[in-house]
Amino acid sequence: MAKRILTMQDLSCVGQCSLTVALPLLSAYGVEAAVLPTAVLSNHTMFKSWSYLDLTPEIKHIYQFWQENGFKFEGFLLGYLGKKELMDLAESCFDEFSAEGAKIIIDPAFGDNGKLYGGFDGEYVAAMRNLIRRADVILPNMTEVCFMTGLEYREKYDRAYVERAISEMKKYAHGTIIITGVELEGKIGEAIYKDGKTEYVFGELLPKRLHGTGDIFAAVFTAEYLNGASLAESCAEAGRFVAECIRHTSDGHFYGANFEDVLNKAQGSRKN
Ligand code: PXL
Repeated sequence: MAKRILTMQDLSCVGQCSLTVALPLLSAYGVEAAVLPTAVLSNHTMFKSWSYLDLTPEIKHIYQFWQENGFKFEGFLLGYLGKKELMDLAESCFDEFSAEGAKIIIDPAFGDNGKLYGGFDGEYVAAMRNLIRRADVILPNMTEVCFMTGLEYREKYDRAYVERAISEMKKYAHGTIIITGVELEGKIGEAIYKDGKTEYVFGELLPKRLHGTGDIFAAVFTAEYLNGASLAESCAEAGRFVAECIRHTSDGHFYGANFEDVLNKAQGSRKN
């Protein structure tokens, strides 16, 4: 039986990210996803303007019915939450709906390239820094590490800087720390910190940036990890898949990466 997990993130109607990425990928990688949509946006916030319907009141309502129905999940994947109040609700969900041994995976999803996404501030960052103490695995990028720890953001850095980022992050995270999108020595990959040891997984650094690749990474990583792959194997597969998506995307930076063709190709090769 496929593992049933709960993913909590927004539904952006245009621009592939969050739920529109997580749902197809979790399914394709063999995980059943229940959803808690945090907000409905006309499009994600990298476009010029956007509408935002906060679903917090409805989540409280949904929560009651889930309690009545006794639902339990074998894992949680949290991405873009949008509102500080949702962090408390997320914690209640962990307390109420965790099956035994459920894993909590949190992608802080509030910034990139040294900047916060639109609509976020220091208070949101502080609330996320508090929430990640509950995670078994966190998946911040370097921007998010810097905002959460106060480390100065750098475009170029070396291994010593990454090690410093990890030791700063350790003050707030009690589980595994995976810093994503680490660029070192002409490659891109992850720094994985667990039980006093750091290991690196690297792949090819492609000369193109696309929006939403962090969400693709988080979904594939989560499915692989919950299905029994090691942390390093899960990062390697998620990184390989992201790179493949970037290779298959010819335009449309803000529309996200073309994962559909990559999934379709994989499906085709299974059929033959
Ligand atoms: O991919 C991260 C993300 C998710 N959801 C929304 C966003 C962004 C990044 O900008 O705006 C609504």
